[in-house]
Order: sequence, then structure tokens, then C-alpha cells
Amino acid sequence: MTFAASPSASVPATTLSPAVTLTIAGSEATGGAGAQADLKTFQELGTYGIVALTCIVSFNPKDNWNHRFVPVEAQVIADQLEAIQSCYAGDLKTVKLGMMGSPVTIETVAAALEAQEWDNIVLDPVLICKGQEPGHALDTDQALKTKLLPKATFVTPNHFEAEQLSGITINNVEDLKAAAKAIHEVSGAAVLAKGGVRLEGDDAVDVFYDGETLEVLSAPKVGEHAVSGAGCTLAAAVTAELAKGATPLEAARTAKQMVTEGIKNRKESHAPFDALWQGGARA
Ligand code: PXL
Repeated sequence: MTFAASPSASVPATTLSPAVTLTIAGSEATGGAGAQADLKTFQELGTYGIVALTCIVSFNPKDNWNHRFVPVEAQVIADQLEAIQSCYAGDLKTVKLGMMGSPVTIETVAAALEAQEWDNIVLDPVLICKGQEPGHALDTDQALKTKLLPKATFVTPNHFEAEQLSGITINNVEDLKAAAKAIHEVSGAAVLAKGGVRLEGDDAVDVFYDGETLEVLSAPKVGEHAVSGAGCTLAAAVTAELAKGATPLEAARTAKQMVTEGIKNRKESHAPFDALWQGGARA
């Protein structure tokens, strides 16, 4: 079957045309994290969500819920990106980078990024995922630092990733500020470094820094345990807000609010961790 050319002339003038947001990310089968979290976040914030899949992660309930990790073949990643970039050429200006999982995936993604201009490249620097081949992890981290970090316009490291990317041990908010500044220096990107539940105190504290403005974003902690999907949702919400025209600081504030509401209205399951629900603010 063939499709007729797009009948754009007949589309009513009132039709909403949402901003396009692409996530290049892994599937996390239970739906809490990864591409599933990203797409739900995009939908919730009113952007047109697209995904190019890099890998498939399935937790193993028979092995303490450890990650099973299967990469998507590099050519298949390149094919997805070719389809997406051809389909939305001119409209696709904002991308989120989630879990890559291997150096070859990073190279494939970097090549696709170089094929066009971008307004916003949001990097969630997912480093080591349990279940990956240990030998690969160091190479993957190195490739992420050299090939993707310099392209990013916005980076969202968690506590561990901020330590790895900055070389600073983070025990308190002052350390987190120093790490955010150091990561900005090496990347040139706006940075939202997440303390989350890892720092002591009653509040979940994150630090925004873009070279000019340093802002501590703070919200009362909801429990003491990390919730699945918080990092993915935060970065995806930043992505959606940037695509809609928000400034990086506005995007960070909205994203933090969405994550806080999503954690308050979390989804319980038979896994040992709850998952954030992107519709939390509706509850
Ligand atoms: O939260 C990090 C993350 C990102 N992407 C995928 C994941 C996870 C964690 O489980 O599985 C696909």
C-alpha cells in the first residue's frame, strides 16, 4: 500500500502542531524508566514524542531484579534515526540522550547528531547499568565523555554521574555546586546536578548552573528511597520544556516540580522499588 502525499492544505488552521521531541534511549520493560518514561513525560507535557531504541533492559525477578541488557544492533539504531530524521527534517530540533550502553552505540548516535543542526541536546549521562558487560563499562563511559558530552546543551547527572564527570566527591550541597560548575566548564552545557535522596537532610536538592545563574532547586524528600524513572523523567521534562521554548532555568524548575509530583503519586509494584508516575500532577 502507498500513502498519498500529506494533505497539509486541508488541515484546519486550528490544528495544534506540537513541538517534536526525540529520545534516543533504552527500553526498560517494566515501564518505569528509559524510553517508556520519556514518552510518557513528553505526552504529559504536550510534545510529540518519538523514540529511537538503543537497547532492551529486562529486570530479572529470579535474580534479585538485576538488569538483563541486550543492545540493539548499530545498523538498526542508524536505520531508526535515518527514518526519524528524514520524516521530521526541519521540525526536529530537540533530542534527549538516555542509556546508550556501548561505545558502538555512542558512535552511531554521535554520527546521527552530526548530520543536522540542533537547538537542544539534553544528555542524561547514564553511566554503568548493572547487567552490562563490566569490560565495556569503562569504554562506554569514556566514549560518552568524549563523543556526547561536548555536543550536549543541557546535562542532567545524578549524584554518582556528577562525581564521575567532575572528579569531585559529593557529600553536601557545596560539593554538588562545585561539581555542577566543573561539568559546565568541560561541556559548556547547562547542568542540572541531582542530589536527590543521596544527600543528607529533609530536602531533595538539585543544583542548576549554566555559567551565569546558579540555583539550588529544593523540594521536601518523599521517602528515603530512590524511585525508578526519576532521572529519566527529569531529563525528559527538561527536553519537552526546552522544545516548547522555555529557558534552561525555567525548564529545570518545571521538570523538578513534575518529578516531585510524580514521586508523590508513585506506582507500586512487586519489584523492590516503586516507579514515578508522570501523571502525578493531575492527581
Ligand atoms: O534510570 C536509568 C535507566 C535508563 N534507561 C534504561 C534503564 C535505566 C535503569 O534501569 O533500564 C533503559
